[in-house]
Amino acid sequence: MILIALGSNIAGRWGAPREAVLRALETMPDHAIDVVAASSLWETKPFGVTDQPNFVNAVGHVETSLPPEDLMQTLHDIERQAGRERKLRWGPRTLDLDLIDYNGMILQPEKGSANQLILPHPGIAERDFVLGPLLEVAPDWMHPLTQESATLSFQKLSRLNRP
Ligand code: PH2
Ligand code: MG
Ligand code: MG
Repeated sequence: MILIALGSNIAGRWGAPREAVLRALETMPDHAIDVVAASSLWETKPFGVTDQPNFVNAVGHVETSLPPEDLMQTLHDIERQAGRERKLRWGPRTLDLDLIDYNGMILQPEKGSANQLILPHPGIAERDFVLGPLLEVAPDWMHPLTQESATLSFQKLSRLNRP
């Protein structure tokens, strides 16, 4: 299963965050990416850099014959179409498209190689803004490295966040 996480927290060329996320999903078929299922849109508190607007997040289950590196390039193309500039790490963004899982493929970072695709996307288990929408489209999904179910990861996070 191929899963893409979408996020936006500032208005850009494609409008407000909700519009940008929906437009990104609508645009994917023009780039040889078929959207099999899309989650609802979640409004989420910013993770990492907390002093920024809330995000709109979603997850799409997609099908494509593009290999992972090409798919990632295509996602970057769509980000650019939406007017994305790459500035601050974890900072505000008009559109962020992250490749979460590519059919269970494991690509770990090699020492000294920057900008290399890592699969599965690192940090999924710590991010409720990915796990929540992911569970809507892939309730049985398991992390390819840890084999932990998304359900269990999500439950653990809810427990940690409880006041
Ligand atoms: N993306 C980030 C950093 N923090 N927080 C939320 N809630 N949603 C995101 O998509 C997000 C974030 C970097 O890509
Ligand atoms: Mg991201
Ligand atoms: Mg990204």
